Amino acid sequence: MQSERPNASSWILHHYPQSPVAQKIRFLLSLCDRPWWSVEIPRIPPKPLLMPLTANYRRTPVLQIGADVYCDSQNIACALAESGCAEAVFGGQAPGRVLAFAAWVEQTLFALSVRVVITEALETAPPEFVQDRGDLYFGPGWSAESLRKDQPTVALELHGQLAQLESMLATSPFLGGDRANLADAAAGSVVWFLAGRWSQGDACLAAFPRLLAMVAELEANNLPACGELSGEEALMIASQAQSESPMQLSAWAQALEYRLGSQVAVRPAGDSSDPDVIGQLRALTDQRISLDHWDPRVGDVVVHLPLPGYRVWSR
Ligand SMILES: N[C@@H](CCC(=O)N[C@@H](CS)C(=O)NCC(=O)O)C(=O)O
Repeated sequence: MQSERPNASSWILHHYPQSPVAQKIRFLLSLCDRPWWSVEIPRIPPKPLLMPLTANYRRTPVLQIGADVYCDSQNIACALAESGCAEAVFGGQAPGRVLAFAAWVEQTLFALSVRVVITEALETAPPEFVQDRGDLYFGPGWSAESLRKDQPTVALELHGQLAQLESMLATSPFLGGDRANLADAAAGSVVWFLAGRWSQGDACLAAFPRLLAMVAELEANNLPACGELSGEEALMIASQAQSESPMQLSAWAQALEYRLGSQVAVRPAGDSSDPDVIGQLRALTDQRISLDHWDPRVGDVVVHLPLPGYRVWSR
C-alpha cells in the first residue's frame, strides 16, 4: 500500500468496476506491478469531472499522469510501456504484434461479446443505458429486433473465435508465451466480461479450459489500486501539473498537410455516437494523436489518443 498522496507522476485510472475495457487495463496494471490510483466515473454521461480532462472523450478507461491524459486502452498500454513497463506490456515481443492482436480482440471478440451481453440486457437494463450503449456500439439506427434475431448466430461465432484463442494456448500457458502480457490482459478481460455478465457465459466458456486457466492466473495476480481519489482531486492534480510531451509531426502527416497548432477533431473510426474530441494539434505520429486542450477547471492539459482506429480532421 502506498501511504503518500498521488502526485504529477502517479498513474491515475478513471474507470468503473463493471467495465471490461477497464478490466483489461487493471489486468495490465497488475502485470506492471506498480502503484496506481483509482477514480470512479459514471457509467453513462454526463461525466462532468472527466470531460475537463478529456476534451469530450467519454469512453472508459482513461489514464491520467499529471496533465497528460491518455484515452483508449491501446494508447494507455503504450503509455504504461513508455513509463518503464515495456517488458510487462509487451513481454519482449514486437509491440506491433501484441497491439495488433489486442486490436483484433477488441474489434472481433469484444464486439461479439458486447452484442450478446447487450442483447440479453435489452429487457432488464435501464432503458437509458441500453440506448446509450446501442448508439455507441451499433451506431444510430440499431434495432432491438435485429439484435434479438442475430443473437444465436452471434453467440455461435463468438464460440468459434474463442476456440481460436484456446488453440493458441496449446503450447504455452499465456498468449504472450511463458508469461502474460497485453495479449492476455485483452483476451482475459473479454472472458471476465462474458463470465460475469452473460447468463450463458459459463456454458460457452466451459469448452475452453486453457483460456479459463489463463484468466484465473490473471485474477490471482490482481493488484488493487493503492487508493481511491475523487474526480475533484484528479482535476486538482492536473491543474498543478504541466505536460512535457513533445511536439512532433510525422513526415507523412506533414505531406498530408496536417499542421501543428491547428484545430482538429478526432473520433474513433466507424459508426458510433462518440462526440468529437477537439483541440490544437500538438503531435501526430504513426502511434499517437496529441491535442492541447484548455479547460477552466484544469488549465492546459494534453489529450492523447491512438492513431490506429481513429480519424483526424482539420477544422
Ligand atoms: N477503444 C476503446 C473502447 C472503450 C470502450 O468502449 N469502453 C466502454 C466501457 S467497457 C465504454 O466506454 N462504454 C461507455 C462509457 O463508459 O461511457 C478502448 O480501447 O479504450
